[in-house]
Amino acid sequence: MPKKYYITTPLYYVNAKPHIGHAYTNILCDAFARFHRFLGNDVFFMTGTDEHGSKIEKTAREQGMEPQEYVDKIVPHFKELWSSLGIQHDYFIRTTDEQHKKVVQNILRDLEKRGEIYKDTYEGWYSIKSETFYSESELVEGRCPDTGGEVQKIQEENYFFKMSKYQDWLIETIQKNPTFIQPEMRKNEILGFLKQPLEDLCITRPKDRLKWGIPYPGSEEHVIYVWFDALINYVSGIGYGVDENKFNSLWPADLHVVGKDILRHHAVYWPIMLKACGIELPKTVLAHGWWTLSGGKISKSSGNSVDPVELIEKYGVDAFRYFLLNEVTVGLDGAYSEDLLRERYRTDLANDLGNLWSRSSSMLGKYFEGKVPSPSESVSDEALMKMTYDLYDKVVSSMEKNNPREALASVWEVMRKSNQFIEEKKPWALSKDESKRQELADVLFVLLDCLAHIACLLQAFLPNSSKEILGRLKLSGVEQIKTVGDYKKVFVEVGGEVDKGEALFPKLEDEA
Ligand code: ME8
Repeated sequence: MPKKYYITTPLYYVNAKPHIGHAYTNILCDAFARFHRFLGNDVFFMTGTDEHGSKIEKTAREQGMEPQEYVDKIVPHFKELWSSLGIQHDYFIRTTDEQHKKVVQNILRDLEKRGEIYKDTYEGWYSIKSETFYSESELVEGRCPDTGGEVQKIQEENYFFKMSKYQDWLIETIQKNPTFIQPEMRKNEILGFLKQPLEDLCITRPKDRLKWGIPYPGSEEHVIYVWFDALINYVSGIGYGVDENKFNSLWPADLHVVGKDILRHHAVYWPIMLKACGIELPKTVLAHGWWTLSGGKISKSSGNSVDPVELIEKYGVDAFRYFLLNEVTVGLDGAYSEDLLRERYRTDLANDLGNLWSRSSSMLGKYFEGKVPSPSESVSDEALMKMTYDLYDKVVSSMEKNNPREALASVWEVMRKSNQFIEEKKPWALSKDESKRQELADVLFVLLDCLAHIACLLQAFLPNSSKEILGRLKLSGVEQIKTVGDYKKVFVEVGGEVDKGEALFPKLEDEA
């Protein structure tokens, strides 16, 4: 039975077009999802959009539109971006979907029945930018601690979710499940936050202040707090209370990937909401860091947004994906610079991978008329072959630790060794000596075999270039490689013709 793997991204606010930060989260999830499909797992990858709340309502009004009209207009930009980045999600959820709204309301009715909700007067500081209330002590110099934005003092009647009573349970749960919050430093941050008394969560907004939300089922005058609405997507999207078979086959989620800015919502509010509803917790919440520019977080509101579409037009999807996946270890911040992206393009992609392909395929053309030569039996003793065979377990183990950067580093090590192998074996010298014909055949066979294995393993990371290499090598049926045994059975067919093709990573236009 294949293992199921349910992975989610945050639902992005639709008050502006997506930028490099959103692209990063989705590329990361896509690499995990593709890798699990590669391992033969049953993957369900969900992304989508968060469409309610005052931020969206305000943006819509500023543009002279009704909120629904506005969100319908902007959602296609997200879908188009994901498609141009090669994101293969299985489902795109919108919080304005009827099914989602229905599930949210049912969950609230259920929580009321369970005695988890009460009505009270609320007084606190509200930040529109982060759609969050803060207590006086949480403010930083009188401003929002998360966004630095303005806050307003607000007093109103609202419904509250009894979150505080679950504090001890949550601390114990986090401590007992060391992989629930990753990476470790973020887990410690949440445990640090939980040293302060947890307050109950205000889960409604009066309609006279905000109309654009899901109506609260118990009151004509309230809509549901956007975060309470949005978090429920992770269960509504897979049919909680609607399609029990589907829900039971996918829940608990294997991985919620989020940015560190919204870890508290996912590692405190969300598990408590689930516990209160009697639903199992997700296995892991993985918080990645921020892409920064000149030291500040890249964001739509600070005007330093970096457009992924422009970058993929210039460098191609694979280079953009490679840069984001390779540049930082998941969890840490990364300083974005286009120069750095160009540097990776030139060195890792054009030099290491592109050249390995073009040198190997050119020599094959020159010495063996482009046909894979027959190797000697001892070819599998070659150190480079052994290294290539060991790569599968290494990459799998890195990906199990949610560390694509480490996975890529192992692949690149073999790639660099393969380039060195060419230097050491000097096929051009071997070709001049007829008695070295078998040795020459072995060298080329090893190179092509390494390239075949490398391309198999890179499918989740560089989907286009790996597909191209596999196509040129005429290798098919390698989209899924479930075991190291199957991986070792991958081979380039002796006598098969290899297409050299165009450069995989051509010189950049402005440098040509
Ligand atoms: O928070 N670097 O939506 P959002 C890395 N709707 N990742 C970044 C980033 C950056 N500079 N900027 C944004 C919301 N992100 C809520 C989520 S979930 C139920 C509701 C990514 O549009 C990162 O994943 O503000 C971050 O957590 C997310 O975008 C925030 O997107």
